[in-house]
Amino acid sequence: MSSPTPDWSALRKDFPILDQQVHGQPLIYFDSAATSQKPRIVIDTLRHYYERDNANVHRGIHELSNRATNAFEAARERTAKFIHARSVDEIIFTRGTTEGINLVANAWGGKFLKSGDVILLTEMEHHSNIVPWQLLAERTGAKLAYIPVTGDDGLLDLSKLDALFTRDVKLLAMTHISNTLGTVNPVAELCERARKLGIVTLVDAAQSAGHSLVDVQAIGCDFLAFSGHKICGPTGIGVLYARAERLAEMPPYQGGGEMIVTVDFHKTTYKQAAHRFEAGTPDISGAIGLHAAMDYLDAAGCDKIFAHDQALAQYAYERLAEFKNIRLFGPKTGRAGLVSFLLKDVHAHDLVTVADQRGIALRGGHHCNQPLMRKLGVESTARASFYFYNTRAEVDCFLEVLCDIQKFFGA
Ligand code: C6P
Repeated sequence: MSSPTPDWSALRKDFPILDQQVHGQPLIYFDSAATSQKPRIVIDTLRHYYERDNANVHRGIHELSNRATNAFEAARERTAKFIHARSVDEIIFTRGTTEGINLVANAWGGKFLKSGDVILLTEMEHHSNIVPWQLLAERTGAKLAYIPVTGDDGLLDLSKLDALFTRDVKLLAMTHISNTLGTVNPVAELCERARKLGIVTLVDAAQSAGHSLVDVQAIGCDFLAFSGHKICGPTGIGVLYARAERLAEMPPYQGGGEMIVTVDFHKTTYKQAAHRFEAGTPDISGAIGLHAAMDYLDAAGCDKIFAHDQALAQYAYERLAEFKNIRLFGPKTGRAGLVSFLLKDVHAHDLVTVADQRGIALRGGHHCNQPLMRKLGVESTARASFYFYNTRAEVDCFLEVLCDIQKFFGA
């Protein structure tokens, strides 16, 4: 039996920051793809940790250190459950999606990729899933190839896949949901096809974790990265899931405290995963805050959030499509919770600045998707991104403000 639809307006009250005015107008926060807002329980958990339990982990044998260590490791267990990993040892805490991908590029890519190998990406990747591979390619002589995007409708052109899956491809790294287009990529299908050819897979789940159920076993990827701050958790904490077989073959990423068994003047032995990949004092409070965020999302109904966000985005997209002189990006249907667009003769930054004066937080720019922007022949887009605390009334207000902006700019 499916669980009842959550009371979204009651959940919205859990976010103190949303209850305020900006430039004299009620705040409408439509920038959750950049970072989500935090529910009170996450803020309180952080305060409680610093007021009662703060100590370094895995080092002390005093009470506070034990409490901090237990809470930190409980967060790892919670994360494994959140994404349905087979083992807690497959969960590495990072600073965010970006660091997770850099870790894989350095530790796995540095060991296994060589000159002539191909790293296959898609044209809709965030810079975080392009630049680390370019750095690796410069070091190793590997090459990059891209699955094309069809155009403004923002789908992957999978008809090119057979030709792109050459024997040289060693890694397929792709985003689950595009942060500019809102496209939801068929990652499970792509991972399955890659796996049959012996290609290792990485999924950038920065925009999908916490917005839909992300199940690493169902997706069947080798690596998956996401950021805590986009799923109601604190900034500075992220997660890299890595399949146990991959971790077993990977050398450490960074050296330092926490990741060693013994250190001699000339030789060091390392801990098993996941600790082998977490050098130095980790973001303890971040992991504990993330634990609270995951509990909150699951209690709220993580499986229902995607449908809520999708309905808002579809509504916004269809109403925007009625505007004159508008260019819309991304799929017409089946999009995730964001809309990206340009009004003719209005720069995205001007649009965002005027919307801000009316209390609406949008994002305008290249969204760290410069290659995609170039492909689409634009410098930037304006983007409204939604989460479960947003309402249809807010979308209506945003549409009214856009009408005013068009009139103001004579567009
Ligand atoms: N996108 C946005 O769209 P970090 O900064 O490591 O938490 O996340 C990086 C990242 C990686 N992949 C995708 C698909 C992303 O959307 C992002 C972050 C933000 O507004 C900032 S550019």
